[in-house]
Amino acid sequence: MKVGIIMGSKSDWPTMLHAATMLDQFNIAYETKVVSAHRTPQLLADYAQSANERGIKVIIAGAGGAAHLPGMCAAFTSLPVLGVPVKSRALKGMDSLLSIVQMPKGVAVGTLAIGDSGAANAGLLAAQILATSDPELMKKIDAFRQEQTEQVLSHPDPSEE
Ligand code: RP5
Repeated sequence: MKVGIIMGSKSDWPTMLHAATMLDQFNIAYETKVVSAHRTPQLLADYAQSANERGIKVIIAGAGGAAHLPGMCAAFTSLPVLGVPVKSRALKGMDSLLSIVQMPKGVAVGTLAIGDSGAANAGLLAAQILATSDPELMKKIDAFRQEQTEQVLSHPDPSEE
C-alpha cells in the first residue's frame, strides 16, 4: 500500500471515496480505515507511527466538525499528511476547514477544499507526490491533465448539449 486513506467516521466515506476513486484511476495501491482522533486515539497513534515502516508514502486524512484527525496524525508521523475537511451538517464544513487548515508552525498538514472536490484533489496530490519518484506515474498524470484540457477546448460552447 502506498497511500493510507483514513477518516474519523464511517459517515465520512461518501466524501473520502472520491480520493480512492482518483487513486484507482492511476492504479495506485491504497488502504482505507476509520481512525478517529476522539473515539480511538490509541489506534490513531499506532496507525500513524507504524505507517512509514509499513511502506505508506502519503496519508490522506478526512474528518468533519472539530476535525483533529489530520493534525494529530501529522503529529505522530513525518510522512506527508493531506487533510480533507468533510462537510458537516451544522456548519457546512467551515468548522472542519478551519480545524484542519490552521496548523501551528512546525507540524504541516496540506489542506484541501471542503468535500468531494477536496477528497478527489487529495488523491490527485498524493499521486503527484508519488510521481516525483515514479516517471511512469508522472506520464499518467500528464496524460490525465492533457485529456482534461482537450475536453474543455473541444466543447467551448456552454449552450451545446
Ligand atoms: C468526525 O465527526 C467525523 O470525521 C465525522 O465527520 C463527524 C461525525 O461523525 P459521526 O457522528 O457521523 O460518526 O469525527
